[in-house]
Amino acid sequence: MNRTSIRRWTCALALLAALGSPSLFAQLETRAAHDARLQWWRDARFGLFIHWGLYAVPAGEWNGKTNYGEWIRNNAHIPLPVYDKFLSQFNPVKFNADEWVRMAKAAGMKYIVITSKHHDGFALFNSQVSDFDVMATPFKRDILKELAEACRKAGGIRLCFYHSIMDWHHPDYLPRRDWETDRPAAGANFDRYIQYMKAQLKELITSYGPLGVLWFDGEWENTWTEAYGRDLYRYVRGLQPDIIINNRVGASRSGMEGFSQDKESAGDFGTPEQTIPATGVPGLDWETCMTMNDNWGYNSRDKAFKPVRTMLRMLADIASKGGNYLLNVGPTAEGVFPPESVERLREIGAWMAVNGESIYGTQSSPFKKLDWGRSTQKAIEGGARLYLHVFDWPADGRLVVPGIFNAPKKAYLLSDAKKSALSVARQEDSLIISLPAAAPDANDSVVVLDVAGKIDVAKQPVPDAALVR
Ligand code: H79
Repeated sequence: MNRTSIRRWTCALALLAALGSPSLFAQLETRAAHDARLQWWRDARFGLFIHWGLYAVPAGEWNGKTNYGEWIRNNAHIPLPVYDKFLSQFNPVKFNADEWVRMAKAAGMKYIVITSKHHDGFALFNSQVSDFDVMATPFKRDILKELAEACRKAGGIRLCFYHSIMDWHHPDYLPRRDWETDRPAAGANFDRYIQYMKAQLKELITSYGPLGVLWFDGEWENTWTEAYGRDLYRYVRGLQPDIIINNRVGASRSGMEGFSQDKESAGDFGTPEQTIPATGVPGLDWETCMTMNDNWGYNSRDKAFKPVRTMLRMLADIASKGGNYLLNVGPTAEGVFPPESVERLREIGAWMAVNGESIYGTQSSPFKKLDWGRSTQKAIEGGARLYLHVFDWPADGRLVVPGIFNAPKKAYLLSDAKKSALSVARQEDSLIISLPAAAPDANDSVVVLDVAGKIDVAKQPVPDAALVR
């Protein structure tokens, strides 16, 4: 081959790689296979995060300080033998897997991600390779097995596990906490720790699966590398080929914004934590995880619960940017959701029962900005259906949909079972929808606008480059 043809071949290969690449971790599958694997998760848009473990016993309180959560062992510097005593106090007799699954489904959530193991190393399941598990507590019931069965029975909801790479308990995990003076690192073997972690993951995938997602975390310490992440990603996919894995499996996450620094990094989706990106990122999947109050794990004093309005608007905001919302509950040591969470899940569910169609299976907004709220969209026969999420109901009854050149076909309120037509008029490059005086929903009223043809709006959303770096 001469130099030109080599260059031509290289170009062709690069083009093929780009076309066939599923953005993250290209080699393993075609774009079509990647899309098929992620389809249910992209359609779901809304999931329940559950942080539950031994830290529910102290409930956020240690030595007179009350601002702890699932990090209590690290933040309060609790020595291992002292923390281990929580084992004998973990007896969540009110735990009812069917009831948890029922509440998640009633809230409109399509998947549950629960901590099989958090940073403290405690396994919420019956692990053959660890004594630091639920079988070492008076409860002696395999919580994850019960949840797996409850999800299977209920249907329409997928069970997923959060599994921490960082482990403050296993003797082979490194590094030690810098305040830990009583646990010498001598003799610790990180490769042996990886074998242990893989053994637990195999238990989880083969005995509780098929799972929806494996959600890794605690990947940021200097012992973990992108190479380990790629190996772990392949290992997990090898055990269940259609499983979805977050980007914290690798070592490329950039801070709390949660996107990987490189599109070849291991992992299927980005993980913004407690934050919603300014815009979506075309071609990148992501999920914002967020607490309802200020802690992931149960804290009996933490009453800083977000209003339902805030969470519903966040859900619409996230969907309008093409992301998922993973909303957290921290159950008590008795095994129940805090009443404030129960109430909020119920109210979110009431909205979803009416408006879920505007969230599930939708695509991101075609508009750059909407002064009164957000939008999502879906393809329909011969055109597009826009879901206009109206946060601020116009006082003059005129909803301005700016910069849209498609012909309107029909508009109606999603809450109106009769789908009575709202009148739509064109005014220059805007469509004006005439609305009733009162908003059907004080938090987010959804107006459906069907238009003809391929969506044609004035300004395409511009991705914020800073988010992908
Ligand atoms: O499980 C919940 C929390 O316990 C856990 N993630 C959620 C889902 C969590 N762990 N740590 N944090 C949240 C905050 C930690 C932030 C930091 Fe870093 C770790 C700052 C520096 C290292 C990760 C890497 C974020 C920025 C760089």
